[in-house]
Amino acid sequence: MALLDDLKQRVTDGDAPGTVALTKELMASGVAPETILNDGLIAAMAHVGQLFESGEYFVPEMLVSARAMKGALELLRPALAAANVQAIGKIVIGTVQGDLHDIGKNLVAMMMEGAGFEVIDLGVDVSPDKFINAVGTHKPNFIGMSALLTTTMPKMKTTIEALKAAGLRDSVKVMIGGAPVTEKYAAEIGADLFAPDASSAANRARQALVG
Ligand code: B1M
Repeated sequence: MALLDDLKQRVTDGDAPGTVALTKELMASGVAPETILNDGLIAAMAHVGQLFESGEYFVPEMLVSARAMKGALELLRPALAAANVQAIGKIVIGTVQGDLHDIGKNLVAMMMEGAGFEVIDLGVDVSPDKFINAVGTHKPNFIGMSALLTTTMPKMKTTIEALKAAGLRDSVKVMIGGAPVTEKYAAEIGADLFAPDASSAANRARQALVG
């Protein structure tokens, strides 16, 4: 459909007003909210992820696309809820205790939303206890932890230990990331998944869930 192709292009271009206007138009013309979400917004964010991975897009381009997507998602959310459209999974995400960096974490959260996940964002400086409580309350498929400081990375391990102590470790997959974090570190501390960037974070979470 031409309007859906247009919508994908607007998101890819990071044109937030255009994305919102087209989403309104599609909704008014009776296109199902699920179609707008899956064939418009999510398809566009998958394309943006590919452009990032191929080196054509960088963080700023990905951010403006994600913001455009978010604006449309706000409009769609009530219609999606009314149509009982289920998210593909749920992730509780936050920057670990002692760490205030949130630009990368926010980008990961937005790409996750773009991939169809429900995201519960706990913000920054999130203590192990707060992660544990959120797992109890929201029963997510994933916990996502971000750290930008070498001094706060160990809180990822502390949180995993706390999950074990609370008997919740087997109920969630743990994904970690952030500039100083590596695949090796993830293996060392017993995390399930590592992602080097927001696009692969969304891809790896989706793969871990649907195979
Ligand atoms: Co900070 N800072 N900072 N800082 N800061 C760094 C991280 C640093 C490398 C700068 C440097 O010295 N070269 C350095 C850390 C050194 C170290 O630990 N070895 C540093 C320092 C030292 C500090 C302070 C201690 C400075 C001070 O006060 N003396 C202080 C600490 C405050 C605290 O947290 N307690 C501090 C403060 C700040 C600001 C508040 C000023 C600001 C943060 C603003 C904010 O986030 N709202 C800031 C910034 C902006 C940076 C740099 C310049 C940029 C970080 C960023 O946003 N990058 C940073 C230098 C750098 O990284 N080059 C630096 C862009 C972002 C898109 O990338 O966050 O890596 P990134 O996220 C990527 C991937 O890592 C991945 O996907 C993202 C998108 O592709 N990813 C995940 C991230 N989380 C993930 C989670 C996943 C999966 C993937 O799964 C869940």
